[in-house]
Amino acid sequence: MLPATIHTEIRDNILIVKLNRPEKRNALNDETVLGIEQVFSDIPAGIGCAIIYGEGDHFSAGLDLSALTERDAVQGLHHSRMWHRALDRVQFGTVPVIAVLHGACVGGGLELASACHIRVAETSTFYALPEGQRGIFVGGGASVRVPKLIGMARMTDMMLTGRVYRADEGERIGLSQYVVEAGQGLEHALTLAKKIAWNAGMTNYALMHVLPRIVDSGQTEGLLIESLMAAIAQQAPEAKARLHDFLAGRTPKVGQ
Ligand code: 1HE
Repeated sequence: MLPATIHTEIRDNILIVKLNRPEKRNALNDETVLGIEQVFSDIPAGIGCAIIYGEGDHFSAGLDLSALTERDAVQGLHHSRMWHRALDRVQFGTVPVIAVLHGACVGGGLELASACHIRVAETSTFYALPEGQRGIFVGGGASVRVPKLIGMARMTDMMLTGRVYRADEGERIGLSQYVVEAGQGLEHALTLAKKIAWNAGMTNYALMHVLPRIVDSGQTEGLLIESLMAAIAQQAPEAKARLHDFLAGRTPKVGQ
């Protein structure tokens, strides 16, 4: 059973996940992190895309700081590994995930958002990594995922100086792919989710599971993996049917 801090809903073939702890600004306690792991480990068959967003005025204030004071080093290590497991399920699950951001997207909230494949930020969004100011270090995967979005220098600056990026700045540096007006995030994400769910399954699989591995490889290995993936994708019956449809003029051209 899911904790009360997480709600799920299915609309057509899209899974919508809501962080539901607005009174604590969707701070992520252990039961919520385990709930995220559970949801993304067990996506029902037939779902083509997932969306995650936050109830209230903020996406997420990050790690629930109230529990942190009681942990020793060994417990801290396992706690961080629990976050890694849960967010790996988001990044490397069965369907692409869109995060809809608004208000605070900070600390562990940004770690969760950066495990998603697409980030849609409403104009109220602000990003920070206040771990530096709290006297701790990131533990939910930010040191691996955030530099891939914005580069190591910007992440270092965010943590050393407490720098906060606004929604428009965040899009410019790569924290989100989209910025939309207040209240429009979910609708925009649903439009994107329908497009994503329509893609061939093998294309989405390659983007979620193969592209990140290629990016982590050397050039020689990356190019070989790309060729192998291309060969597998193009021989799938669904790919052949789509190519025939295009050549017969039955599918829209680019931009239509
Ligand atoms: C919390 C948390 C939290 C709020 N853990 N309880 N993250 C941070 O350092 C961010 C800390 N939070 C904030 O800076 C602000 O709360 C916000 C800018 C996000 C929102 O401000 P505001 O004015 O809307 O809310 P508030 O009054 O500060 O908070 C409302 C309540 O939520 C209040 O509790 P209350 O019982 O007094 O009502 C806050 O204590 C509580 N709250 N944020 C616990 N984070 C895997 S490692 C990841 C490491 C990190 O994520 S470190 C960064 C943590």
